[in-house]
Amino acid sequence: VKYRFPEGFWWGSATSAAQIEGAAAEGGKGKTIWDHWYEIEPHRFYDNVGPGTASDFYHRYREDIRLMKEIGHNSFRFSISWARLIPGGRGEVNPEAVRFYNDVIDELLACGIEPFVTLFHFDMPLELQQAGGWESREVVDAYEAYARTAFRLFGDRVKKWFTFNEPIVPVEGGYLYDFHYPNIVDFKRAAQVAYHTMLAHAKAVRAFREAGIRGKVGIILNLTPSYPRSSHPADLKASRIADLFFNRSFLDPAVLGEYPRELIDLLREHGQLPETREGDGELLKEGKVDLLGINYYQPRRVKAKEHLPNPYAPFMPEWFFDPYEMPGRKMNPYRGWEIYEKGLYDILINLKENYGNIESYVSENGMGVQDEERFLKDGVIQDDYRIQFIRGHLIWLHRAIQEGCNAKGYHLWTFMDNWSWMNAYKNRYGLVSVDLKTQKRTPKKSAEWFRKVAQNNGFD
Ligand code: BGP
Repeated sequence: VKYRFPEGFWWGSATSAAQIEGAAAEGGKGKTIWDHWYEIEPHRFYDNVGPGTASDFYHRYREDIRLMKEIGHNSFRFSISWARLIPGGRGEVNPEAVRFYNDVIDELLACGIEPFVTLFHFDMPLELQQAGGWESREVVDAYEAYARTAFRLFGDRVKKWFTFNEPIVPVEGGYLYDFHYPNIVDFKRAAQVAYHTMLAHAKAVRAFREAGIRGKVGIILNLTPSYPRSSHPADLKASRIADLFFNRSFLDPAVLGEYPRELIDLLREHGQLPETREGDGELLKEGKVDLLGINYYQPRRVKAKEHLPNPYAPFMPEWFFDPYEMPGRKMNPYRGWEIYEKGLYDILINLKENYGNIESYVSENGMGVQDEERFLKDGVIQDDYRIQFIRGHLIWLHRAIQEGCNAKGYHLWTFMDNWSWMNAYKNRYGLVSVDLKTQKRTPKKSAEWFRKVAQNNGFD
């Protein structure tokens, strides 16, 4: 085996509740912002498909977990639906949800698969959104109570916990760029949401320590390494500021327990600092994680602004840089994302050099492709492009580990084709294809390849 990974490496895939479970109005589940948004604006969703049925994991989890085992998983990342466990977001716990997640966890463990659990993956309970969402301190407290409940119910068997998945995405989507509900575009409110999310995270970490769980707690961040067009000082500055906004705004508080000085100064200068309270600083320090999940899909390339921003236009991160399209870059045309495998290595080296070489693992990485039936041969989707994509990233991951980076696993996005936030089933990411009419699962060529990699703990 040419690329051999360390003993005990985690090989698995990642999912989230709203994207796989379906049964959106079953089993006592409360509504999330996604159920609601689909009700009021179904046309926003690709093919008018909402999260109602998704990939029906709620009913088919036993079959799915067995299939995970067959394709070599020793770990599986999924999220608990807050609105399923506590339908109104706060208050009563739903016994049907407790039964469901207990079953999922027990089935995984019985198959020798380690559960990696996320508490919040974009699916805000609707009632809490109506109470102000992450702009409200009450919601921060409701999240803490939810986290405590989950630790109490499942902490005896789940040892790997993540407070949030990509907390910056609901900020960008819901409060800056209009691609998540509640479709607000306002930097100051976005900053408040980002800040409260980190307070909620810190409260959950504190609750985790208090619960005395023998395991690790972390956060999952979508880290997008920021590359300047050139080494010209103006380009370097543009890239540094993009990095502050999109990576360090969450990475620094999560790993170092405080925000970068430069970011605070910049927001203060522009009157964009969120409201804070006494004691927040101490709380943030308590939120330092044991473990970091890295979601990596694409880098960010920027250049210095060509024109001065209009000082009367609303404040946006884009005041400080322009996007830069590197000539000859490799693209995933279906998602419009650049494919740059070395980015993963650069992320890990940065963690090693500047973040105490925190224990980390790849919690998402994957390739969404449209109309995959085109590649059907002998009943199996021949997704060689996916194999190539994964392999390319694994080679850089392997190299980072060789150079001393502290990465312990790789979770592909995703196990089976699933529902995505606005794109629904347009782009398919799974190792296993799902026929939406029958819900039939069929492993793709990549599933067999992945099985061998996991089994050999590496590849040639
Ligand atoms: C990440 C999310 C996932 C998943 C993935 C693929 O940002 O954590 O939930 O959706 O991206 O992106 P998409 O489904 O938008 O193509």
